[in-house]
Amino acid sequence: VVSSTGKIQMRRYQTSQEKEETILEALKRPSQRSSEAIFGIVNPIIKAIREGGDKAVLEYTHKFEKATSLTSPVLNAPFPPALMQLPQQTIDAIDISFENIRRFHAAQQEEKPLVVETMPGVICSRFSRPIERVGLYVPGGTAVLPSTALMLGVPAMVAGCQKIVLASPPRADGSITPEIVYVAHKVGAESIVLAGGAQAVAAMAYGTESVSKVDKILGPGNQFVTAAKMIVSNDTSAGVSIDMPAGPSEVLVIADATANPAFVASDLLSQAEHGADSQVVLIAVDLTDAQLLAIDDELHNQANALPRVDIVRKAIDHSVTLIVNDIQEAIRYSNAYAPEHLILQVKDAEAVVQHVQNAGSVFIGPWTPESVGDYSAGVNHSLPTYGYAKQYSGVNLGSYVKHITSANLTLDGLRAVGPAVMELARVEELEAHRRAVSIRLASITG
Ligand code: HSO
Ligand code: ZN
Repeated sequence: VVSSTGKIQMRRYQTSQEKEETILEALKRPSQRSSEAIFGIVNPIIKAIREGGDKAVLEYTHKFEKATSLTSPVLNAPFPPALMQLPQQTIDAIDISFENIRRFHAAQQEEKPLVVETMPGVICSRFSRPIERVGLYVPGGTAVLPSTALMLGVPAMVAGCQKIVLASPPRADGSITPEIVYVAHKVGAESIVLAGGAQAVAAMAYGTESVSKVDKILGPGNQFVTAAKMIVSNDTSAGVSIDMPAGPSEVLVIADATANPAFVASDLLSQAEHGADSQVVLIAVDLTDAQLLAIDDELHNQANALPRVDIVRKAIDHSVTLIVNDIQEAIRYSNAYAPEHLILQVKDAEAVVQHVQNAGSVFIGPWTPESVGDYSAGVNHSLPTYGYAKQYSGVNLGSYVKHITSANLTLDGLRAVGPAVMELARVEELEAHRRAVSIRLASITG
């Protein structure tokens, strides 16, 4: 709330003074534009791309991105070195981040198929295969996000996806930021679709003359992108799946008296600067008024020094501080909120983690700002928002593979399990099912 003195400050609730419902209401995400309105805009775009192909994609790109010089919606690999000219320090930073993300996601690989003999002679297995063609959406908007290209592209590469298609809105001159081209090159992308929004999603879902059709679309985006992903994944004729529904970025920080107020404020602000619709939550555990004031002052002062202070101001406007009595209460509210990012700046932060039930990614202790996870630590930053951490995982190696199971029975195995199959088939009155077993057993008993 911007008070009369212009102080950048979050709304504040003392949980002991309020009803539980009031607190839960205060923790509600800012409401988004109704899906019906969004779907009404997105459906015709999808239809236009399906019918018009490349030409339609280009029209939208000319209109929305103002990239009127663009004559093809796709940049194919190998990408010209001239399009990835970067200062050495940027290359180094991308390379370090790439390697950490690669290592963490490579470790998620299943070493060997799972094999279980459920009964003697009844062997069940499960093995994984990469999804063959993936489309990775890298948003444009108010910031360029090569880090998102890394977070989506590196696990796709590690999983062994055969075709990696990146999509990102071009700049007004028709070009793509060289950082994204460099990442696309490093992960072995087949092509970059120079388009954004619902049109990019539709192009990858159905394919056009020059855009490759993919099997799964991943990546964050605004409400139009999210709606497009939902629509195409519900269309059986597209045959495409998506990672998860996405909403605005968010962070929840739990801080106690051991926390450094400047660190706490810096973490809240690093998430608040993402967008006017971002939400940040501070849960203060048993802090004195002086300690709370110290965080408030840091927040205000640091915010005013930021280039994106105007965005921050709006985000802080719908953000909240809860003052709670103990860490148990803090964790209870945090689990109810299910934050995309959870930062623990409390005593014995590591021990608190075992009580975390719902969160996209957790940042533990004073030396772990969330931004290390956004860029370089190795954990993924494409995470469930808007409370979806209750049922979704963030992007991980598993997002790029699917599992196949197999059953392999010996004759003894069929003898062992066959009677159960036949009985259940009888109950379901599916006689052909029953006979598929009995015909085999009869073949050897004569
Ligand atoms: N915190 C964002 C990811 C990001 N941060 C990209 C900086 N660049 C959503 O998790
Ligand atoms: Zn971030």
